[in-house]
Amino acid sequence: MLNTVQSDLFHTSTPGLQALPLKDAQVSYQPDWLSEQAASTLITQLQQSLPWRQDTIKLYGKSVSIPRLQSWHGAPHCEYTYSGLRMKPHPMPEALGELQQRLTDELGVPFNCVLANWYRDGQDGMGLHADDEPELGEEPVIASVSLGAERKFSFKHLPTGERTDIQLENGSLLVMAGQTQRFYHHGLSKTRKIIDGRINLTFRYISPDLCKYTSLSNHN
Ligand SMILES: O=C(O)CCC(=O)C(=O)O
Repeated sequence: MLNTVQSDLFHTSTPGLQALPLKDAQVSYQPDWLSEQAASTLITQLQQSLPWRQDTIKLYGKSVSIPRLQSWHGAPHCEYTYSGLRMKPHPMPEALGELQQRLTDELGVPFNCVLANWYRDGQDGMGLHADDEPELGEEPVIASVSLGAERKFSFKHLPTGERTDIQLENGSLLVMAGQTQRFYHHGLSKTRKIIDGRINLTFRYISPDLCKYTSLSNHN
């Protein structure tokens, strides 16, 4: 995989995965990748079984709790450091391994790790950022599965500042590929209106050859 542009492997033959009209980007979305029933069963199972951690990061010299719980899973080489925090991957649980295999079969990308984020309610979120760390390689393909409460997900086009918001539904799949991470930041805004929980799973591929650079950027 070293020197292979991930997006060259990516294909959207999956019926139901529709391209979104975002300039300079390759983003596609399928609202019902998992049935409502499967997504609801899975969120409960993951809430109960993953080794969730409340991490703190250093922001302007101060220790701050990030507004969500997280759990990192994948192949043993997929370690990462972000904001001074080094995370060793937990093994891939069966339920996540099945999703990973289905995504690999459908999208053509050999995903080998997943970041699980649990937003306990609308007061949890994620600031605007790009998934552009060197170990993700050129033009990374990020497959993002959403479970639970529907939340607003925002894209900010860096050259123009233009924002595009989409709703990520329970059981949906969002795929970001091509130049998306170069031209856009993305994030999940907080809202007082939502009290239900949501889990998001971002499947990624980290090359064993590139993992020495491992350092995810500051996601606050
Ligand atoms: O929760 C989401 O939909 C966003 C997650 C995300 O941006 C990330 O894991 O990098």
